[in-house]
Amino acid sequence: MLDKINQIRQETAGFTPGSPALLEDFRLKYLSKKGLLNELFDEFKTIGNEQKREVGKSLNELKNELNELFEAGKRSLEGAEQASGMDLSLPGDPVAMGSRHPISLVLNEICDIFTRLGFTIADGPEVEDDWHVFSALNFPPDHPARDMQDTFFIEKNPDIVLRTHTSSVQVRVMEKTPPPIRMIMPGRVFRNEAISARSHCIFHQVEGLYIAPKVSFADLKQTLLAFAREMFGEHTEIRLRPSYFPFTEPSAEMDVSCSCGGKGCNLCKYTGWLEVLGCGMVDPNVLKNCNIDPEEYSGFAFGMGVERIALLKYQIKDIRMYFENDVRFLRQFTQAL
Ligand code: 2U9
Repeated sequence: MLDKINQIRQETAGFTPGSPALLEDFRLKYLSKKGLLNELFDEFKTIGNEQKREVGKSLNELKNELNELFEAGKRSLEGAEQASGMDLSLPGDPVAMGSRHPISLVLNEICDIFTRLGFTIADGPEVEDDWHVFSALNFPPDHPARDMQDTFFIEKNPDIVLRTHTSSVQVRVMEKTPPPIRMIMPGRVFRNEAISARSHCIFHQVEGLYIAPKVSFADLKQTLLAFAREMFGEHTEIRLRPSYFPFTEPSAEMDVSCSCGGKGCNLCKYTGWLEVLGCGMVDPNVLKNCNIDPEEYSGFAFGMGVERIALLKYQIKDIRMYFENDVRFLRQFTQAL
């Protein structure tokens, strides 16, 4: 028995608990009803009288030592708690649930809708070359977008630009992939514009492209109607107004009907319509530039600004709110993640 007592002495020598849980482990192992100390006291009853004196003394000493170790451990934990000014019995700080940024919410929703319509998602570089942003897309040499005022150029190399639209990704896909192509390109774009309530020099776009034999304007219209109804509600109507883009012919701007029905609403300025995107049939020149035979294939394309769609959907008054990181603004979007 003396061996066992010494063994416990050795394994507990210098015990200092690092946490309340370790102190409790110590108590359970040595000092509790079923602990090792009580086991030894039970065994003590069975030994011969000649040993009782020596073992009894040793056992009582061990008991005192273990109790002292436990009490000292307790004191040291309380001391640490007080020194750190912490009350470990208090419940922890709740971790606040975050929410997605409204731009991410709307971008994800747009991607979801087109994915359900059979479009896949493509990605590409934000720093681009002139060919993929302008030349392949039919921008004439004197187009205002090619001006320093409208696009961010790299001073040392005017061939390198920050993309002004995600169409550059579509050019890259078309150069590499034989049709049919049915893809959307979400991403961040950059324009050298003065920052105001309605425009920012960084914003997000989703552009889409469908190229296959015999794709027609009717396909474009039906696809965008389906999108508008998923995005803005099943009773939404669309209207297409003729427009101009260098890369599509014919081109159009699409409006969706305003939920006020044109009766009285500041959002649609009492017109009943909200402009949401641009679209058109891909210019045969652009197809040729991307190694696609315009005699064999045709296609439609569209592009929309995500900030603008989110502005309409959530009735946000100022585009600058998106980038200010004001939690009072961001907290309002805790719905569906
Ligand atoms: C290729 C060919 C054609 C993409 C298109 C628009 C019309 C359009 C604007 C909407 C608001 C940009 O964010 S915005 O300022 N976009 O109006 N985009 S058609 O047409 C393409 C793209 C790629 C190869």
